[in-house]
Amino acid sequence: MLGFFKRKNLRDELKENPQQPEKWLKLAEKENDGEAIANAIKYGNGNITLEAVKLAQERNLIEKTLKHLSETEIEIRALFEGLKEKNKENFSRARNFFETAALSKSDAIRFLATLNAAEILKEEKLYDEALKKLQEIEPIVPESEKKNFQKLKKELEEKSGKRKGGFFKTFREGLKKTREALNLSIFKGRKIDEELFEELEEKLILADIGVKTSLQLIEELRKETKKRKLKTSDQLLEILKEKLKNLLSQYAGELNIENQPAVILVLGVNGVGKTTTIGKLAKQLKDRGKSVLLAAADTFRAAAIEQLEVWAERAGVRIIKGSEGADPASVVFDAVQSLKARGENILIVDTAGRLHNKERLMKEIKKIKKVISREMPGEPSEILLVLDANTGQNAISQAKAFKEITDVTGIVLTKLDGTAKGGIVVAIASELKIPIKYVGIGEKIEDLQPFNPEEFVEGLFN
Ligand SMILES: Nc1nc2c(ncn2[C@@H]2O[C@H](COP(=O)(O)OP(=O)(O)OP(=O)(O)O)[C@@H](O)[C@H]2O)c(=O)[nH]1
Ligand SMILES: [Mg+2]
Repeated sequence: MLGFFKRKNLRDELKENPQQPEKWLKLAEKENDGEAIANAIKYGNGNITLEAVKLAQERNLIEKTLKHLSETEIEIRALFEGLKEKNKENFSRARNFFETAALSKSDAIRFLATLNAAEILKEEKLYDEALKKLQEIEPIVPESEKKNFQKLKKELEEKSGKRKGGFFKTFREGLKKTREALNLSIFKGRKIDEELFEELEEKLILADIGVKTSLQLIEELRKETKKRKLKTSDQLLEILKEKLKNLLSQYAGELNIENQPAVILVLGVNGVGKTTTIGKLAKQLKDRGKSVLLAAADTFRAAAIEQLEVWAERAGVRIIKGSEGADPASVVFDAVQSLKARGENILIVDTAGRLHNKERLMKEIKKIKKVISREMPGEPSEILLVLDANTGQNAISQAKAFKEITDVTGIVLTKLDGTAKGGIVVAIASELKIPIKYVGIGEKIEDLQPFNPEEFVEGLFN
């Protein structure tokens, strides 16, 4: 009873004299009240703001608080809108809100908005950008937040390669999710029996190695077990490793650019990572002393051309572009002339990936190829198909569709870093029999690596 009167008194008191932020905070704590949080922020200073926002997060009061924030408190509202979207994993929306919130005059709001933006960038694996955000707020980190701030900073420095481990992500890191999903370590130190085979088979299928290939591998393992009289599962895992290495090394290949000038045509459906791959590849070839030219033959949308321009700048190479809606083949024609006139080594052609209009795509690709081979006999040296590892078995169907349209000389498998479906590499090799030339293990310019079967397989095992 006493408690009830006390609470009532506090509320009444605040009604009469609202400019008491500490008391609003107390009320919010006691009653999980969004309005009280809003008032604490409204009347309070930096530290109260910090505590109030934390409370709202801990108690799940973000949306309730938002209802009581007035329209004029633009930055505070933006902070809460951002937190709301972040909870729903609408990361790009959340980031926009945090940008608005970061314009606040209050250090506390600026700090919280920028810190949250950095956390999102971390989720999106944009570690360098996340670090930049942290640098912006380093001078205004509140005392109470210093420890957590340093911890996050250290983590980001490690992930971005600015600490230990060097600047390059290893294959092993890129395969982390797949390795964890496969979790082959649970098969260690067991006896070989039917149950083990069945479990292993299931694991392989789940990792997107493909049903056919998984069954085949298990069948071979059964045979080997009999033949070699294997006793322990550890021996069995070693044999699985060997089998995978043998299988993949048949379908690993280097980029064929011996005859220069060489043309590399890059194909693939929307969003698989064509443009990003081209940017990364251009940089690597340039680092190997080649002069590289990019052709923006994805003329379907203006943004695509701009995106390639950004990559050309990053890689420090030239680009030839047409206007939006121009005939892709005419852009390629111009690029070929320019390449020859300047005596450059390698032309890489970016294309639009509209597989849903297969007829049109086929025509477009044929026309581009014709222009290239007419102007430069024997080219293109490479027709690379880009596939997104996240799409799992769907990548196989895409590859089949493209094989019907044109010869594909090699595969680039992107986004291995973000997926547990890395086993798709094995399915691609065994079902498509097209060499895998590169894999993408991140969004940064150095995150494209020649496919190395040995390292890949080692990366799958704990
Ligand atoms: N994590 C990760 N992201 C990648 C990788 N490769 C590309 N991406 C991301 O995938 C998204 C799409 O990449 P784009 O290069 O624009 O794909 P695209 O095939 O050119 O797309 P369209 O031009 O729309 O057909 C971008 O956000 C890239 O940063 C990779 O290896 N790892
Ligand atoms: Mg593109």
